[in-house]
Amino acid sequence: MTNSVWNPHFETMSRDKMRDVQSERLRDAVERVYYNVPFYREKMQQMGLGPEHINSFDDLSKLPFTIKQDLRDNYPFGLFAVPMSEIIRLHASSGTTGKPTVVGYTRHDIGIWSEVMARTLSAAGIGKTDFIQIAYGYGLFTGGLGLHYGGEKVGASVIPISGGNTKRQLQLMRDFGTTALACTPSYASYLAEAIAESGIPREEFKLKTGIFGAEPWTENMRLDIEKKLNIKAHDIYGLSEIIGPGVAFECEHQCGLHINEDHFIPEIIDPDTLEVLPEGELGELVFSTITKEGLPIIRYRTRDLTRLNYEKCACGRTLVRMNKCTGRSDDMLIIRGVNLFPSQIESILLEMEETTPHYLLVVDRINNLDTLELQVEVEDRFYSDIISELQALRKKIQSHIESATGLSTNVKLVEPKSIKRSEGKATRVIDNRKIK
Ligand code: DLL
Repeated sequence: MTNSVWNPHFETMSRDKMRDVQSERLRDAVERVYYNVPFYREKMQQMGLGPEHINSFDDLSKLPFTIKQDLRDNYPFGLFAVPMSEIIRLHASSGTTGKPTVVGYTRHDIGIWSEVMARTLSAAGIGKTDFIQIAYGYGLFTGGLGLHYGGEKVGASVIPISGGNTKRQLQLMRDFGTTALACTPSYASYLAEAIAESGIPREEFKLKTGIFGAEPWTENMRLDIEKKLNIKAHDIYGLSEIIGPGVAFECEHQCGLHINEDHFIPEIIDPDTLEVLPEGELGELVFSTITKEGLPIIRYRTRDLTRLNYEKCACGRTLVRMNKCTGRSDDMLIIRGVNLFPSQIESILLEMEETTPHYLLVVDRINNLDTLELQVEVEDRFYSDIISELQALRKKIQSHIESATGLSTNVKLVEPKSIKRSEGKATRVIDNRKIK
């Protein structure tokens, strides 16, 4: 059976028509950023560009790029294109150092977000008769509330349980008759094992579909989750800067993620030369939002590596598809769905007088859950033989990291000068998870 298409008008539009829609919306978006966001106006003026130079989709590549650092430099609200009185929601995600990346939505933007999430859930076969258990984190992270609004829009019964508390997840999953599970793939995998260990027979669960994303996962991991949970597992992709989840989604054919390109225009560039690459080539994904009001973004460099496929899909959708993303062109790690830059850890260590910036992060996946170990050198004068002193220091570092990043770490204090020095680029991360 084919799952329903939420918005056939846009999701099955011909390429020519889609280009017309994109061209018109792009013109409008460029005008809005030019007149309302000093950052874009200055950048465009430096390049000798005005809104009159952007007439169609083909002019997109003339426009300047936006990077995460630009959001940081304009922290918190400097890139917003509307007065704060129009902003009805704020979310935030990790930046490369202390400051988070802040995003804002108008009522119209929340409407777009609900629409693209409704498309996402319909493509996974979720509708009015479903119970969707949302085990993505609620809060500043966009996962929980993004799925929540989409779930309500398709008329499903939404269970806003948020992440964690595995025992309660299983209890509600069984007692409420959850049919759809939304969480990170690693948590889905963990829940699958918890179900097996609970001894509750599979027949007591009504689960049939999963909406998993926010971190890279392989085809093998999909097969494993599908087998263990006896469901169909769909990949969903998104990022806060563009809208949150809902940027791209898999249909029942699971052959690439359809991009909601009537709202977010994708391009693939070479991350070194910044040139747009021909169709089908592997490169860095770049998005321009063409309908968003609060934080319109032009040519945002996601750092995610993938390729695009413009062929019509067997589901009937014509929306361009992106391959599953497995890599990034920067050093950002995703640990239990939380984005982490090694530089965040470095700045915390530099702020503490007891530690040196010589450290190593060891990431692993144990029982399907990511683990993070931080090995860090202690300043000579703080290195002590008294175990309780070192314990207290470990705890202090752990709590600083947790409050800055939301991540729990296993901190290992090591003797001064014991971490291998490098003559070139320092190795800060050993990632033992086999994601690629
Ligand atoms: O992770 C939004 C989201 C929530 C997507 C729930 C899907 C489900 P950020 O915290 O801003 O937003 O992180 C965005 O996460 O640039 C990718 O590197 C990575 N990412 C997100 N989805 C996928 C996926 C949310 N399906 C960053 N596969 C992105 C691989 C993903 N990586």
